[in-house]
Amino acid sequence: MIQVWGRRSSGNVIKVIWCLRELDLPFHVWEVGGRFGQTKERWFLELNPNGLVPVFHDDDGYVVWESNAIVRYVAAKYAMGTLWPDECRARADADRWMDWPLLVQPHMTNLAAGLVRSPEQRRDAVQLKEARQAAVAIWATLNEHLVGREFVAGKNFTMGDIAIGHLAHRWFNLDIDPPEMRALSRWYERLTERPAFQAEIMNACARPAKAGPAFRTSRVDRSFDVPRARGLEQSAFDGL
Ligand SMILES: N[C@@H](CCC(=O)N[C@@H](CS)C(=O)NCC(=O)O)C(=O)O
Repeated sequence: MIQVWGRRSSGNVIKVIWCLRELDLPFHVWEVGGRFGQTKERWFLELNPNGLVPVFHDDDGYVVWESNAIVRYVAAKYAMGTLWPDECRARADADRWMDWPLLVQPHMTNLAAGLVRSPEQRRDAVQLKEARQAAVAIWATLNEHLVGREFVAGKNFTMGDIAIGHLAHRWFNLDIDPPEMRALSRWYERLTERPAFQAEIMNACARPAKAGPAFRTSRVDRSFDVPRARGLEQSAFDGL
């Protein structure tokens, strides 16, 4: 069976899990890293010498690390023609958005550090304002791109959407009063209609409406409501 090492509170891990869930592949998640530790132990460093999550272990033992490389590998192996468009330009249209989140991530991290991790009295208003402005400008680029498109690569959902979707979920759930970006909102709404996005991104990254069990493995039944309201847990922002 496919195995993934990594804590679900990491955006890099959760996008891999979302990808596997989209494809309905059986998999098992071992939560390591962060408060679960173990990533500096010898057995883990043999899997990934960088000591970072996620690590992907295919059912025949082949190992991949680096989250986008994992998503590309999974898409190429299991979703040729869908998540991995088989025509080279259609594929480049999806692929070019996969590293785009690196632009917005530092500002999202600053926003999360200020709004989610810091108590109100210890927030740096100037830093928050600057982070918000910078993030708005970058999200606006994606918004423009999405005008007239259903997904980042056009009509079809691809690996490009998987690379960005979890960050969009955080963007729309941070308490920052984001300016209206209609194409971006409509795309995000489309993602929220996907059962795999609901099961993995919305459940892992939002406060459960009812108490749920700890997310230890992919086989745990996580049958609580999917909240649409704002209110991300601190853990949803651990190590963006
Ligand atoms: N570029 C790498 C980044 C990997 C990374 O920095 N992972 C973080 C979590 S997002 C990590 O392992 N942090 C240490 C930990 O969780 O213990 C990727 O996309 O996979």
